[in-house]
Amino acid sequence: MIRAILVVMMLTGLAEAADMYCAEKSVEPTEGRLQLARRWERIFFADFEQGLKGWRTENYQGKLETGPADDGQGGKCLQVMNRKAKGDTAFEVASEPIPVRGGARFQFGFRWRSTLSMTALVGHKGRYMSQLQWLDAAGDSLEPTPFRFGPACKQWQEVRLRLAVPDQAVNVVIRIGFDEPNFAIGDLLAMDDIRLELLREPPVFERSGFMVSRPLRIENEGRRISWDADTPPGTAIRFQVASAPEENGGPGN
Ligand SMILES: [Ca+2]
Repeated sequence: MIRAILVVMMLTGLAEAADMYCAEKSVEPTEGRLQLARRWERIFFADFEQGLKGWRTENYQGKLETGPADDGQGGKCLQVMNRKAKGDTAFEVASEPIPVRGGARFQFGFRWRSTLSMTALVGHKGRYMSQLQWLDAAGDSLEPTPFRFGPACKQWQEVRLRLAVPDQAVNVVIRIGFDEPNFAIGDLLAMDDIRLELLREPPVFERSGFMVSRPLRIENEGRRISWDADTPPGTAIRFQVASAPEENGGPGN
């Protein structure tokens, strides 16, 4: 018995469900089809290699240390830490207003790790918030987009959020902060590579991409590959098939 793995390259418009493949690069499912991924325009990136320049910090009673620190992977990160203070802590670190395009699809993300469980964050009367604060042309606040972290973790985690910029928004402020939970002595939060990207308009697509299917059983009669594709001038699709004998229920060597 033989198993095969199909490798499909340079895709536009293949009618396959997203759960039919086990690896991909620069392709994305759209309306039940698979297409080359659209490109994003990076409008904000903070890696903290130059410290907290351009960020506004607020720190209730100065109990927390807020600054750049080594992230253990060769670079610097934003670190919020309590070395010796007891009781109520609260902080906020906020970016300057970042110009945005109303109605555009955006992608917001960052890396983080923390000794605190950060599944539920609470601010105080509009201060110490973790959210994207959208501002209209008059500088007034629109409905914000909150973001969440997760349980305490030693390893770096990724957060990524994809939504639409409110139609009336002309600026956004990235706000990171909370009143609760409190930092106990020794607690810390680290963040890095905070980024905001807008989907490019008019659409610009990746030049190439691929997907790898899950292993498919061939049985005795073999398999046929067929596809339904929309290939604009200058584009092409290529298939590769790798086959292997079955070994303990999976592909062998
Ligand atoms: Ca960094």
